[in-house]
Amino acid sequence: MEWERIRKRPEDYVSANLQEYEGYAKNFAWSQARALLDGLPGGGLNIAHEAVDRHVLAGRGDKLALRWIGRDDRIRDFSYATLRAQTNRFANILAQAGIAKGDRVYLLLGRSVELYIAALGTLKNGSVLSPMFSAFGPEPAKARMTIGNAKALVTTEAFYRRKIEPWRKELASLQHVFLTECSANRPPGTVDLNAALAQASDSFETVWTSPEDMALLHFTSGTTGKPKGAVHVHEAVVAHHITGQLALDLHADDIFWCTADPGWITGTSYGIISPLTNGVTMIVDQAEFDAERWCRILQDQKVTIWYTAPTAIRMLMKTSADFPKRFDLSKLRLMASVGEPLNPEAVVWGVDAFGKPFHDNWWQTETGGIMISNYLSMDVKPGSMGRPLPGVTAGIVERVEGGAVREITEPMAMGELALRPGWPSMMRAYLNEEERYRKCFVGGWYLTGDLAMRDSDGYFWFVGRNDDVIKSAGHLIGPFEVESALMEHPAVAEAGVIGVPEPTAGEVVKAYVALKGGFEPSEALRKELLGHARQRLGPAVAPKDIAFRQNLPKTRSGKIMRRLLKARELGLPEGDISTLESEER
Ligand code: 6R9
Repeated sequence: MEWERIRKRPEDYVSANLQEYEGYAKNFAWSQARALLDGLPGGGLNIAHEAVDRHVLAGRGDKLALRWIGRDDRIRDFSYATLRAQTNRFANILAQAGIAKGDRVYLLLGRSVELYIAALGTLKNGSVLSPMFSAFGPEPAKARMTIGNAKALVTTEAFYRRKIEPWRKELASLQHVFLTECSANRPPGTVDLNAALAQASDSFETVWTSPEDMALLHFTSGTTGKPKGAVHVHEAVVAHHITGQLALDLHADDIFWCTADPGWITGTSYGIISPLTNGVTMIVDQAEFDAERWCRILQDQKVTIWYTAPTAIRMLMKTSADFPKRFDLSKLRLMASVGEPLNPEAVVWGVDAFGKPFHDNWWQTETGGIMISNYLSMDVKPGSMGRPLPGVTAGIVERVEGGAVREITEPMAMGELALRPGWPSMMRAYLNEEERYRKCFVGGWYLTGDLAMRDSDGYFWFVGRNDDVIKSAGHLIGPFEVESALMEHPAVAEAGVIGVPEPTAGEVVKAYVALKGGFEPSEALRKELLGHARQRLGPAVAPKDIAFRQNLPKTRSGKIMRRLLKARELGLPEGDISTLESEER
């Protein structure tokens, strides 16, 4: 079905940072964006300086930087000056512990205030920040901390006992563990973070970092193998800053709410860095989604810009379009969405329920910042991700013989979404995996792994992923990581994991399992395997469903054909099965 485009009238974008796309994009240079930031003496650049100290030094220290809303509705406010003092304290704790520039500091925290303090304090210290999702179980945490040689970890006592302590001895690099929410008899080898913060000095000189020094290590999932550590450098802040202005229309007087968790890249790039470099007031809610609570926060906090995700929007849609109208949302001026395909119905529902559309945008852990977006000043075509950011060249390509690619210029022809490298927040490496990194680049393009189309107006349309990676509730899940955890169970001979479409979360994880000799499928065993996976992987990654099969379809080289499992699950044509090893079905 063709959806009518949602036209923008000039009064919809009087004060928008991006008034006229074509002209702005034509004249844009990244050097202009860089010039909006302070930098450090001698050409240095540090994300935390730009996010926090810069504002204080310019006399904006009293401005409210962060309003944190606790699960119990308790509010804690941090001005830019307070945030500076607190992040200085944290940086001092790291420095005194001998945690230096380049050392990896991991976080395994819910959205507590300490998360924000530790994230920015780590960057001030020149150390590398790696935030993990708090719903990860011990296996995903261990895999990520091992790959990145974690030197320090900030977590809660409960998480530590359950998810880290059982294997801590296996990771020699991990020398320091700081605990929040800890009891009087905290485990040996840990430090009480809040006690240490209270004692630390609140003055600290930001460690000098060059634009190319590593700042962030964000893990993402591939089809095979271990999670990939996408390396981002301090220069990424140039993209965080300007894309916040262009795609999210951030102005210093905005009240901005990004609902993403910093355990995923959206929650770091746009849930910490971009709003703060732009000097806005950002809202953080510690609690999980709840339609009533969210509308109340939008109303009570007078949120002006709201950045959320399709799963949340679809959950809201389960209320009526009249539900949001019960709240005074007159301050809300821009709603944006990212992370998974945003149904055209959801965009149009936004107009019914909020009087304005959701603005979809597209990017990836690897790109570090928004790459394609619907802008406040541009007509929205429901179902489209929008147009490339100024400074970004996107294309649709197909692979041709000889390992090269060819750009497809015909409108609405499907191919792989590709970007011309060169923007500041592009990943610089997959940590210690040069080959995997190199494979992303062909013929001067960065290949995204997504399939898409471009229409004759230059709007991009998402089609699907080119690989077996699963997106569930906006979270990227590598099937291999799930299969590996299932294989650890003594009954499991083989496991194949796919994403099955589900109306709210987009996809949910489903596993197919073949059992070892001597084990019989049963409901009890199914439950046991679900529990095993949940305990190892955590609820964010574990399968929601498990089905038993005698054998799994495999290629002659022994790789499980997830694509075929999926086609069968969905009753779709099996496609090319010429590489299929004969199987008992
Ligand atoms: C920011 C983030 C990246 C993958 C990406 C694509 C999917 C993101 C989307 C979208 C359709 C959009 N994705 N935005 N699909 N429409 N607007 O989500 O990063 O977790 O690395 O995921 O998410 O498949 O390749 P990440």
